[in-house]
Order: sequence, then structure tokens, then C-alpha cells
Amino acid sequence: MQLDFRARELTLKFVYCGPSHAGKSTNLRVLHDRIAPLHRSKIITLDANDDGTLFLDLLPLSVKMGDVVVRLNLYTVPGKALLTATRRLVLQGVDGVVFVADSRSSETRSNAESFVDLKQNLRDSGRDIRTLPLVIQFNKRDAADARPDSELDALADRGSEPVLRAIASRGEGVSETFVALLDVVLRRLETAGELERTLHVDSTTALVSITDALGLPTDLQRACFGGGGSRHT
Ligand SMILES: Nc1nc2c(ncn2[C@@H]2O[C@H](COP(=O)(O)OP(=O)(O)OP(=O)(O)O)[C@@H](O)[C@H]2O)c(=O)[nH]1
Ligand SMILES: [Mg+2]
Repeated sequence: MQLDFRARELTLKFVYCGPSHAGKSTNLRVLHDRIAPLHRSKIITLDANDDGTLFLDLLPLSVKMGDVVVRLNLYTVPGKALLTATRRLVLQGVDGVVFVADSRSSETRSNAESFVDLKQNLRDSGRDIRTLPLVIQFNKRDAADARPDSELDALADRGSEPVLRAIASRGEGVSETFVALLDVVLRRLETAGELERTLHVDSTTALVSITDALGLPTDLQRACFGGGGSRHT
């Protein structure tokens, strides 16, 4: 979180992680197309080719709450295993992570490797994945060899973080995933007393104001696996 009292700006950094080709950049493109130009800038893509992202994508969002501008900077990291130094750089100062997993059974191992890499990168920067706001998205639910719902329901029930389903290429589950992370981040700021200090509101009021302004849904239930993890489930 960055707070600029003089400019009355609060900036939060969200990073989309996960294995190569899982659909991280697609998530950002869908949000870009869905959010009114007043509240978002163009996506900045640093270095990409047909085979994916090489450095990062950035989608800057902004919403005015009272006299404070809330900036939400959404980044993707490149999923390719070799680019771990780049991921570590992009993750610096992160406030919340969406882990975009690939639902295909064939990708179970690359999901696991990518998650281990994320944990290590955070640890190297003195952060701990267990205390960082985290949401997991199982994307590509349309794939022929997608892991069954029952398996992901069980996985969601074992953990405390929200687990959501998505078909990002069709725009499904993308808004819900972003809102789920925003919810977790706002609740964390509330617990730390930061929300009262900066925006003078509780997390529910902040969530509703921001999602209303961006035109995004707050009913996440349909997109969530399992029974827990979010106050919306
Ligand atoms: N079938 C299917 N394809 C998808 C879905 N989401 C994204 N894709 C496709 O998967 C490919 C990779 O998507 P990207 O968004 O570029 O993946 P990425 O995670 O940014 O990949 P890297 O930048 O290499 O880390 C593209 O061809 C997308 O159109 C989905 O839900 N279902
Ligand atoms: Mg990408």
C-alpha cells in the first residue's frame, strides 16, 4: 500500500501470478474491456510475443472515494519458469495476489511448480504467502481435460482463501476473481486500521463503492468453489 497524503492518493498493487499460458494477460484484457474509460487507463504491456508475456502487463484503475483517489494497479508476471527474477521484481510491494491456475489435468504439475516459485519469490523479499491476501482462480474450465469440480471443491474447502472458476477467454469469472481479491485486501486493511485512517470507512462500504464505480458484480457465489473463503459464499 502506498499512501500519498498530500495528493490524497491511496495506491494498491495486485499481481496476477501462475504458470505460462494459464490466462493472466487474458484476465487483464477482459477487465480493461469491461471497465469504463473514466476509471482505467490503457494496458501497458512490456515485452510480449506470440508465446506470452516476457516482462509484465499493467492495468491501472482509479476510483474517487470522498476526497481520496484510490488507485488499483493490476500487474501480470510472465509465467515462463526461467523468468523468475522478473517475477520477483514485479512482486515487490504487492498487496494481493491472484494465482491463475490452469484447470487442465496436464498442467497440474506446472501449477504446483509456479506456486512454489511464487512462495519462494515472496520469501526472498521478506514476505510470507500465508499472510498475504490471496485468491486462486482455476481458469480454462472449458478445457476437455479440466479437473472435475468435486476435486476443486475439496481443495477450496481445505484452504482459507477464495477459489474461483473462470473461462477468461469468454470473460467468465474474471470480474468475480478481481472483486474477491479486492474484498480480501480491503478486509486486511480494515483489520490493520489502515482503512479507517485513509478512507474513513469500513471494508464493506469501500468494497461496494469501488465495485459500483467500476461496474463490477459483488455476488461471487456462483463463481466460487467450495463452501468457504469469502464472506460472499
Ligand atoms: N480454452 C481456453 N483458453 C484460454 C482461456 N483463457 C485464456 N485462454 C487462452 O490461453 C492462451 C494464453 O493466455 P494468456 O492470457 O496469454 O496467458 P498468460 O498466463 O498471460 O501467459 P504468460 O504471459 O506466458 O505467462 C491464449 O491463447 C488465451 O486466449 C480459457 O478460459 N479457456
Ligand atoms: Mg501473459
